[in-house]
Amino acid sequence: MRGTVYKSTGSWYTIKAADGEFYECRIKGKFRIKGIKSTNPIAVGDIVEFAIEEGGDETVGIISAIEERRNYVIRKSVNLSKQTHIIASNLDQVFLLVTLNNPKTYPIFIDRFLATAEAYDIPVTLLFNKIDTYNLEELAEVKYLAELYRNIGYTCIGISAKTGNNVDKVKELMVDKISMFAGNSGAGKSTLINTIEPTLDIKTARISEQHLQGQHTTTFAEMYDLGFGGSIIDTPGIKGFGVVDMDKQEIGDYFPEFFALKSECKFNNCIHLDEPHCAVKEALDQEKVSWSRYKSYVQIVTGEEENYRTDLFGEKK
Ligand SMILES: Nc1nc2c(ncn2[C@@H]2O[C@H](COP(=O)(O)OP(=O)(O)OP(=O)(O)O)[C@@H](O)[C@H]2O)c(=O)[nH]1
Ligand SMILES: [Mg+2]
Ligand SMILES: [Zn+2]
Repeated sequence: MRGTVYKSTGSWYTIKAADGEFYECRIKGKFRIKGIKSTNPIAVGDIVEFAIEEGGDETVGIISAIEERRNYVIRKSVNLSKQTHIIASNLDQVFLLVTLNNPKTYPIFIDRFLATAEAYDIPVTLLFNKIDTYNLEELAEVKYLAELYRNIGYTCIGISAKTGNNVDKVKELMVDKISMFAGNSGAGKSTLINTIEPTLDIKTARISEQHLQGQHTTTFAEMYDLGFGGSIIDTPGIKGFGVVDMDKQEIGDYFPEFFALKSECKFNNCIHLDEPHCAVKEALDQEKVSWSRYKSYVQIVTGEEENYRTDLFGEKK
């Protein structure tokens, strides 16, 4: 049988077969995929072959093969730096939920995520969530950021998962597509899914008052079918987003506004750091390229991984 992975806990996989039925499946023995060193051999969104193993009281499926992935979203594994974790695969698009505070989303986090998605050719829409909680100053900041990313070519929508403000615009984009919600813990991914599909009752939790961070309520990625067509993958909040498998040379190609200028740089292998007559740096001086984007780029190219969490959206007084 052939089916799609809807949930994976590490040892069990919930698979929806072509007939619409769900099966609990396992992997037998070693199951490694060539070329990817990942902590999880099979991810939500994967299309797999499986067979029902008879015997015992329970029906258990055994996964025997996995179809080649169209794309995937990956992050560096938290504890094993060389290893990667595939969050989900075979996506039509990703929505990145951004919150200014409670929790704070750092620009480097957004930019790393966008670059990774560019590398795998997955369209990203930025959702600035919790607009019901912002004061005028914060709303101005959201507008500024939305404008910045819109100019680069990303669709940006200000929403409230809680009040439902602008959620219809998000739903429109999701019809008949496989989408994924990403973002920091507490950004409102699960809340937004509950608002979009009220028949679902996914667990959500208040952010901790002490740390103003999410509580990692969602612990496994899971796919849900939508009543209006399409499906959504809820994911656990991600802290860091390591850029995996990118040469210094190619990182600039995943910043679309840099890529557009590249042919005007003096050297065709310019990495926009200290080279003379660099079109990206000239654009930066003329404020045609944003400093926060350039800073993120430099951090990724120079591998200053440890700094990415201290880079804040303007500190509140
Ligand atoms: N005021 C307000 N609160 C929101 C909004 N969206 C989410 N929240 C609240 O933020 C908290 C965290 O929401 P969750 O949906 O659990 O966040 P999450 O992104 O799924 O978090 P993890 O599962 O930990 O990754 C909950 O208390 C929600 O009610 C919003 O638009 N406005
Ligand atoms: Mg959640
Ligand atoms: Zn250059």
